[in-house]
Amino acid sequence: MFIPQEIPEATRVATMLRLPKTSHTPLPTVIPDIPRIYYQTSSEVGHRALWVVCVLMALSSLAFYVMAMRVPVQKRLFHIITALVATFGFLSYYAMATDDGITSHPYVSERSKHGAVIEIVVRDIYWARYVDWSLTTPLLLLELCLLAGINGASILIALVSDVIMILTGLFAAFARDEAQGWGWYAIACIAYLNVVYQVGYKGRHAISTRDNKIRAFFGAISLFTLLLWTAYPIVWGIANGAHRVNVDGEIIVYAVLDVLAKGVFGFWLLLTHDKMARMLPAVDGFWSHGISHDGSIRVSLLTVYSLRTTDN
Ligand code: RET
Repeated sequence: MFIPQEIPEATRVATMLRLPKTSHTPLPTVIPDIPRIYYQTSSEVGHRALWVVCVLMALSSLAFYVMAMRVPVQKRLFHIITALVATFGFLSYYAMATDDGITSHPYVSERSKHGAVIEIVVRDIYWARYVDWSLTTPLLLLELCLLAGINGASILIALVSDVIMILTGLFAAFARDEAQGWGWYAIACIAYLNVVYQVGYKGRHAISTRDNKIRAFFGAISLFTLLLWTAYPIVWGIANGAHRVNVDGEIIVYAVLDVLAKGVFGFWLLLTHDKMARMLPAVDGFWSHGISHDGSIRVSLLTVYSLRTTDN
């Protein structure tokens, strides 16, 4: 959409972009050739997609809490993490659907041969996504790490790398200069490769000593995760980086990915978990019983043991 701009608007956008001013005098600066300004926002289609996913996240989150209540507290770790992931998803989609988790950000889309700005595009950035991902992707990874039985040191590195990946992705989205944006993107991709190494490679190593069924399950769900998660930087590169997809397209693709990564992943994990509860971690101590009678907090390590009353 092209909206003819008043000079003050062009000046405001140019200032946001920190474009060089042409006047070196103490007089008010002017921009001699007013750049064209286009706005890229969502239409009704994108807006509706956000509401649909918001409702789906709310319903799955409720379903996950109900599933959590149906297992003994020692076995609820995966259920609670999964439910929290869906709750954060609901909150961020609610923020985006109500326009609160969005901001407009300008970028230079056309320059003359001499470097003068000819066209500026102001595109909506859905920053609530990054808040959501910075909380939910570490939780999702934690589930995979616990499933595989990866050691604490590798888990910490994987989770911190993951947060770095999302935050540098956020910096990339808000970069004023395209080259700088791709620089942040490259850092985020390196962090992602480290996540894949920690969880994929170390996970395969850790799981190799475990039962056949759980090995097959980890193989399948980690492959699903790898393929799905790899789609995010690809979509980001095409939509947010190269601006080759409009805002509606971006909303719809991320919506599908988020439903798969939170909803489908969650149901798959919890339904399978309940079938093989005997082989998965149970948490005792403070997690299950709170503070002891003598006032001490018992910190029980995650253990793999069988709860005879509930296992099948
Ligand atoms: C960004 C852009 C920068 C480069 C990389 C990215 C990776 C994002 C990923 C997101 C996963 C999100 C999930 C959400 C669940 O609801 C930040 C897009 C590597 C992997 C699983």
